[in-house]
Amino acid sequence: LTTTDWRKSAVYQIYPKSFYSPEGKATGTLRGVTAKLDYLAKLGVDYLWLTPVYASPQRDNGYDVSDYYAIDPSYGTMADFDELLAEANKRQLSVMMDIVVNHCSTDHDWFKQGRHPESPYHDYFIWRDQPTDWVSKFGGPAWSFDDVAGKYYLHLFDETQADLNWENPALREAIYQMMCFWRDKGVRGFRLDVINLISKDDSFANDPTGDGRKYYTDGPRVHDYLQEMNQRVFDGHDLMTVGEMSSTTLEHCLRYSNTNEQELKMTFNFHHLKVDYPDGQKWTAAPFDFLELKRILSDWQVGMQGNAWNAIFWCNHDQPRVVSRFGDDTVYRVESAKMLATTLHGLQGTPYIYQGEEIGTPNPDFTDLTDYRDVETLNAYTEKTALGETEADILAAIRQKSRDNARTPMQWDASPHAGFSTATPWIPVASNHTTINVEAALADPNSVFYHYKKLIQLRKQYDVLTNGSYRLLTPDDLALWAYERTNDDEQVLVLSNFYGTAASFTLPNDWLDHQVLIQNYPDFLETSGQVTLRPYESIMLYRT
Ligand code: TEU
Repeated sequence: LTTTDWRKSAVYQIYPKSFYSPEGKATGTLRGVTAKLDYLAKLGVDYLWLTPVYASPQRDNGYDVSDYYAIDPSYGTMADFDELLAEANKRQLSVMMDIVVNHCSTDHDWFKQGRHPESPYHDYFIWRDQPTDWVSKFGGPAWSFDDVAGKYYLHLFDETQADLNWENPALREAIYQMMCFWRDKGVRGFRLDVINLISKDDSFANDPTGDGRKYYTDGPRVHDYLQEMNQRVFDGHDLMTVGEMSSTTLEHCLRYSNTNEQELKMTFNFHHLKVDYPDGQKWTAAPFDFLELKRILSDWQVGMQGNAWNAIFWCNHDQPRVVSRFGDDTVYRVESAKMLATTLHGLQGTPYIYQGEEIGTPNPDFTDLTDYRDVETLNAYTEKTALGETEADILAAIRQKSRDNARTPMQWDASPHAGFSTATPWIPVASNHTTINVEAALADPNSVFYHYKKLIQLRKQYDVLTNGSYRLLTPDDLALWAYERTNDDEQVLVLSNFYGTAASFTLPNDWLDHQVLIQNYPDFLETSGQVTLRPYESIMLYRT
């Protein structure tokens, strides 16, 4: 299998539970992914990131693993997985597995045995006689009392997701062996779930002014552990490795993905996806701060360039649909979806495309709490109700922010259940699937799909999109994001209007001569350097 230079690759994220079930199940399957490989090959992506398909009680949709060596029966069998690997490789597609090792399910044998203090697995977890005041990221305390152990155990997420004790070399060795198992089967990449949380400060002090994250985020030994993982699992193998870094810093990411590759190839950070969190509060409906969005992404472009590598993304299975969040999911849905795609794919880094993003899928129009499935969302509803917030305010926040916005079944066609399955899906299909679906997108040469396809191809063709330095031209413009990418031989200029009213821009003199690489309107309104950008208009210019 020949792989493109990983810096020119594009990654497609699949949430298998919501992707496709040819068997007619309520949830998606591995055979469903295999059945759609030709579609993914047509898009032109290089890697397929599968969110967890391991054995799991599905409390957190698979991010609560009960057996790292088994495929959950709901997704199929290990033979189905091996077939997916083989069929993907035939199409020059590499599979990237999601590795969830900050915690495991309390249904895992390690925990079932480890609850007993005399068990060798007891030390795989973090036990205390007294809990700290840390808060779980899914609400409530981060410790739960286990009556078998007679102690509290740490869980930064749900109480069924017990944090693993990375201080224990036996645990670390068990994790590396598991990763080598998947690597040796032919997996060619790993996405590491909240991997910057695995090292906890020894103090386990209370955090009266915070939620405790300062005691485990980018913790004291996290770089030692990642360097050890690199030596034990990655070294000598051509693997795409990306770390999901919760609440991290630029300084740490410069180390996590530094070019001498002692740790990971690249990192996700989420600062740009909190610009609609007023006072840092996720569960409050609010418009996004465009100036902050532009500033944060630009700071990370400049901060990382030349020394480390960004994973660049708008969406994933935890985030609302970007066209609803930062674009327009009504009149200008197609234009704004294309604008967002061009803006992102012109940046330095490896682009990640979340299933359905490539056809401009908006949030579902859920109106009732019974439409939602996500544990984080349902916990937020309970918590906010107890705090006395009105039903209307809570539902408005959930409609805008819930992770379920991205978890509705992939919209393949206009048929019932959107062609996802013949069974009623585990979560309602979005009503907009009748017009927004893959079948319609493939039939329309001007669809968002072909815009993504072209952007993926442009990044392989033009080195400046890989190695060009980044310069922001419009830091203070309230609607326009203009930036340049420059290397020794060529330059790209991206102009994006993020709003529904016209924006104007004066082309710098050295841009009067240019080529258009991609645009989302049929023409380009420019007269002697004066440019008018129509609603959500975006264009990528090129010159040598
Ligand atoms: O998410 C990490 C995380 O911090 C999530 O809480 C996410 O950032 C947040 O919901 C956004 O508001 C990873 C996985 O992507 C997520 O699906 C899991 O639930 C979580 O870890 C625990 O494994």
